Amino acid sequence: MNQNSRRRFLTGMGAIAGAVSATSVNKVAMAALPEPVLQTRPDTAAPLVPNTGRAYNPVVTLNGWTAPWRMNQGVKEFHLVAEPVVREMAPGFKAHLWGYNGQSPGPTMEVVEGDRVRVFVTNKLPEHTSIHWHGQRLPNGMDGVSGLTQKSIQPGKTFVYEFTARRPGTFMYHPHADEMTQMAMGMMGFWVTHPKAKHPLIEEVDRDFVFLLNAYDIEPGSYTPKIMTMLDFNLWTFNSRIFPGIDSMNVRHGDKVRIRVGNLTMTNHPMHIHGHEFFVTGTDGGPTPKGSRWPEVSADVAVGQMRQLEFLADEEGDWAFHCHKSHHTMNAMGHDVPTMIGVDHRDVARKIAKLVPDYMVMGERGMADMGEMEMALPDNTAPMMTGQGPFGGIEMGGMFTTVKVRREQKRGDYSDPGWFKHPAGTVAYEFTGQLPTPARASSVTPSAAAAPAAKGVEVRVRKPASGHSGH
Ligand SMILES: [Cu+2]
Repeated sequence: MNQNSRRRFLTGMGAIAGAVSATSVNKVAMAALPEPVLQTRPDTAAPLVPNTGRAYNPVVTLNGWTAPWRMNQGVKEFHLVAEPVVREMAPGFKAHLWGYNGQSPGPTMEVVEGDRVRVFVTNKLPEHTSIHWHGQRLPNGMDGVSGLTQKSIQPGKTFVYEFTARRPGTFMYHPHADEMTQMAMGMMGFWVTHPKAKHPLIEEVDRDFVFLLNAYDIEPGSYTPKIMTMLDFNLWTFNSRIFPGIDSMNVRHGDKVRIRVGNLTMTNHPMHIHGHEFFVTGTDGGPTPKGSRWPEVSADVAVGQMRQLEFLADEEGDWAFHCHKSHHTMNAMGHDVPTMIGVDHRDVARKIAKLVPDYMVMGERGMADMGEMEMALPDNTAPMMTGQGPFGGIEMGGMFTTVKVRREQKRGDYSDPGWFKHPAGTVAYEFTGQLPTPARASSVTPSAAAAPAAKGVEVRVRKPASGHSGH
């Protein structure tokens, strides 16, 4: 759904709002349940500028969107539908997930501190569910823990959650019913509560990005995640997208930028930015005290945590932003690939090739060959490392994107500016002079006595022949 039709929904709903009494939710309001709005396109939707309630600078959900609401006698009403969805993880690769309103993750919920919020949750899954509002201050019975604070929502049923968004900050939502399955299938979403007035610890920013870290285990060629996987996931995603399917975060030079990252995977992710330093200005517990902030270029986001990273985008260019675990910037592949670096198996490969014509060896010179390898992929998957940049293969996958900082971008224009055009003389270049013979310091050579274990062991170091004739 585009901005226009969403806006039509909002105005249309405003007309109905007056007819429904906030105190009689069960009978009257249920009959006039807010129409659920679906979004199935995977691109980053324009921020949803509020046209009812208090004003704020809306967030940008990376490869996602924000849930529209209707005002009903001063209450913001949302309608989430838990349902099976098809999520395009990258062009050419679709996954059968569970999510909300047509997508995994579900839409970002965006409200203002002090707002009374009513969320209708309809369950169209084949099993019961519930929604837990991670980090919120709310009445215990609205906390969404199946069995503990409410009956679970059976298939076909609609439940109502209602509370006041008491604390400004960044939150998440996810089921608290058969969690292992439902979160492995992609059920989660973001929640932002904007401060109602200028807040001493919450800066106003020009660009405010949000996304969740999630992970899936989908065999190449298949569509549905393996839900029993505990740690050995093979797809590391931002909002259920993998690079190069993740949009860039486009900002203007001089913008104040906030990136809110929530982690609903089963391992931690050190989120890393290039070319800038950020401060962690908030967690899901709220804004951090100013005295506790220090500059970082990586911030670990542990399981179940949210981190707000803020920086001034004052360096032009295309800056990588990614998880620093190198296996998390790769896409699906078998896990049983042995390390072949330095192993000369040309002879073995030649013999096998006589029996298996398509046989190829991965990784003899490192894994970079994977980026350009023309191996046939199964029908529904993505290359392990891929993406073409202005200088060749980027050799990345998974949790990787870029922050594009531009001077020439017009105010309010945050469309993708394309690749950065580097000023002359500012790109690393090839040295073409004569390479000197390395000087070796004889005094540091260990004696045989100092390293007895090494006695008689000879290690042969293989170096590529110059000229890359082997390629
Ligand atoms: Cu990671």
